[in-house]
Amino acid sequence: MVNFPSYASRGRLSVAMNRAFLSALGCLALGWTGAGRAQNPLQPAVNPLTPLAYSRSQAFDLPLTGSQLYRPAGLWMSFPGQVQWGDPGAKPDPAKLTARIQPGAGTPVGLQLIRVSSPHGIGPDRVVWLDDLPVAQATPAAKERATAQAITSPTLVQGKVDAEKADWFRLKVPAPQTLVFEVIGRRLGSAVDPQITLYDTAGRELRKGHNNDAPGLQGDPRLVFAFAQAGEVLVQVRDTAWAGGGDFHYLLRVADCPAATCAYPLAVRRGTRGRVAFAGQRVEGVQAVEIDVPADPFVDAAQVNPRGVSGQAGSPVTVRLSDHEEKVEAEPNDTPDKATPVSIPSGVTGRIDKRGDVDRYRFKATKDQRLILEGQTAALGSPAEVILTVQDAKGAKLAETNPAQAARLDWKAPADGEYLLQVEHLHLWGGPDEVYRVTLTPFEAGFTLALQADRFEVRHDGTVDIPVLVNRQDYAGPIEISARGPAGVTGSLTIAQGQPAKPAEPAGSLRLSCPANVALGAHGLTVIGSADVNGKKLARAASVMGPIRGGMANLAFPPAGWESGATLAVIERAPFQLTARLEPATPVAPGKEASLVVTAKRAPGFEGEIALSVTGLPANVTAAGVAIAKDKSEARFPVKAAANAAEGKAALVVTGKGKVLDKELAFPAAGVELTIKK
Ligand SMILES: [Ca+2]
Ligand SMILES: [Ca+2]
Repeated sequence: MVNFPSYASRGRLSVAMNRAFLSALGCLALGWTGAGRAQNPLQPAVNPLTPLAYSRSQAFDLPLTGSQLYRPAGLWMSFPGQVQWGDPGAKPDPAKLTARIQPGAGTPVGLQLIRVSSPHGIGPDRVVWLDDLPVAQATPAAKERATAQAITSPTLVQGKVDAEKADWFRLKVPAPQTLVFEVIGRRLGSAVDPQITLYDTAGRELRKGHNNDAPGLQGDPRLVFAFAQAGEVLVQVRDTAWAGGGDFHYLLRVADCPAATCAYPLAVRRGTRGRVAFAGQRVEGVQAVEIDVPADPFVDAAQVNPRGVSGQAGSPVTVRLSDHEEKVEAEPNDTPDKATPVSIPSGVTGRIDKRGDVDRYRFKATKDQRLILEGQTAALGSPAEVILTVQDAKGAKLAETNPAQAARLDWKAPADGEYLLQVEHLHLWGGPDEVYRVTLTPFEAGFTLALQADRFEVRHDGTVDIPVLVNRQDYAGPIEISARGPAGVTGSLTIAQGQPAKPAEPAGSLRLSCPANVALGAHGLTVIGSADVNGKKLARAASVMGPIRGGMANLAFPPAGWESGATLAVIERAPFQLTARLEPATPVAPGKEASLVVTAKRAPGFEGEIALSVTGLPANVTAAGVAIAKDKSEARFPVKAAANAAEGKAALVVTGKGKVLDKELAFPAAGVELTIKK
């Protein structure tokens, strides 16, 4: 029997709020440094983490491998914790780094994000899984059934599926017991579509010993298996289509723990002490967890772990944070006279616990009151699909959701009075997992914001432009955009009335400026929009779920707590800053020439040559390429207007290129106006 450390927080969870975030590939694909800017060639590259599972309570060394890791400047993490970098005195190795991480108290079991920054750039988003279970790595022996790798419960095994191969583990079950086998694959953002199968040692598949898609796990499998006697079993993990390769990572979790599908209720109110129980399998006897729900309006969700009678924690479920009352259904509520009363605005969590269950809620509305009635399931881990019906007080149907679309009704009350909201299962199913939340809120004009990237870089004494996407709902007025990030970094943007003109395009870019006294490193960043909408102050954090999904092989529902966190990496100042001017500044006549004088202000330590080029020259005007020589600070370009150069104005842009750490970095000077005049 393995003894587990006891946690002071047992039965009471401090919520490790995910204040930030990630994604890798998605950002690159979207040109995340902003339109018109080249990607920073000095960005660190970080390989997917191996190992990727660690203790959530004890300090651990996290090895990072990749390239351009030169020196660490910061590590942004979606969980609270302390970071130290290994061997500060050692010679920097651009291919590897080690961070020593002590997770903060209350860090839940589950998926977290990290992002490392150097003084020159920020690396991709990477996921880690933090847990209580002992962690093991799959060995080459696991690749053949005959040599299946021995494991003992509880365990968390990290492996990688090869094409046309399965991984095999041999598990000794010392006594009759029930174990939960879970594979975390798709939910890591991995390419694998995993399945799990149990066999006896003679190679026969065990009855009820297979799963490839468990409720609410986004394609990942989970198997609750009762062993009637002691013995030995083979555990097979493979891709459902026998695919495999470099990014087919998975975690196999085996424990005597709950197999919760979702939280119950699915939401708790901000700024309160909430109490959350669990729905799913093996949740009998599992204590509800108390949460001090943060009041922060920009924290969207929390992760909560169920802990079984054995003391072993199950994988986490998501709890949404809300701004209004949250209730749970009171059965029986199948008939109009037994309907559970709810107020507007509020949310209510219920369950279609058996086939044919009908849940009714009674609410009051006034004539012409416009209400949004919305069902939430998949985003909160529930497999349920629900159909909503609005009825009059006697149960006659007034409106219902379209089964082919999201369960959302935009409904106007025909008269003052009492109404019923009825929830049924779309497929007439029922069961312990079939949980839903419905919200009943007055329609409100407003807006939502999103970013095309979740990580940005800004140089000391430099700026970064962050394009902001806006989705308006019956509100056309201005929106003030600001950022919550490291102290000293400032900037604001007013999105004008009616912008964006084309809905899919950014409504503007938030330009943030960074003075030289802000610490280098990876800082949390939340972009916030506020507006006065019909006399009510509205503030919304910009979502970064789009780029996060992009970096996780388009996983539909990354942990909901990652919704609004971006990261701003503060990096070293530009190696040089250019200014350009024309001499003489007066108009140049056709057939004559002027000099473009380019001056470089060099950052300490940068002495190299700066190659110059100029763009924006009008027809029949030429400029010879020159460079600012090593150690020099000025160069002069002749700009020649041929005799046939047309009269007019042009904006010339001088770009300088210099080498830093063997990579070429380019920086433009502000544009110079050239006038051609006879
Ligand atoms: Ca019910
Ligand atoms: Ca019912």
